[in-house]
Amino acid sequence: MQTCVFCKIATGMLPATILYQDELVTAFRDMHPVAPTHVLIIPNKHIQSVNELEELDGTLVGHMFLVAKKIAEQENIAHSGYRSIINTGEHGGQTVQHLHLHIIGGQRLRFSMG
Ligand code: DGP
Repeated sequence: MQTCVFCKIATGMLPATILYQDELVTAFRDMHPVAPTHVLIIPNKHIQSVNELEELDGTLVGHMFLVAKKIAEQENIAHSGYRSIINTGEHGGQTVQHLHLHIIGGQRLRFSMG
């Protein structure tokens, strides 16, 4: 999508600190980190949210979590722990309309459900 900021990051049209990229996904640092490590993992193809996932995206979603594991190891937070979050829609707090998995860690996180 031409107007989507995360599509622009995936294609290199918009700068970001990219930590990992392959043919399916891109991982980059969040511009507004809420903890010492805050990385976003996105599919390279435009998918608006979890609501738009299709049966054939199963491998892609699994791959996003395997990349999350890799990033956690790279960032040295695998052992201490981290949070993996996908916000969906208005009530879920989704502000960018391109599916993204937050990986947040590097400090003890407070429990928050709302
Ligand atoms: P969410 O609320 O789940 O939609 O989170 C969107 C996140 O994306 C938010 O933490 C800030 C981040 N973000 C938004 N625009 C950009 C951008 O242009 N570059 C980077 N690196 N992060 C962005």
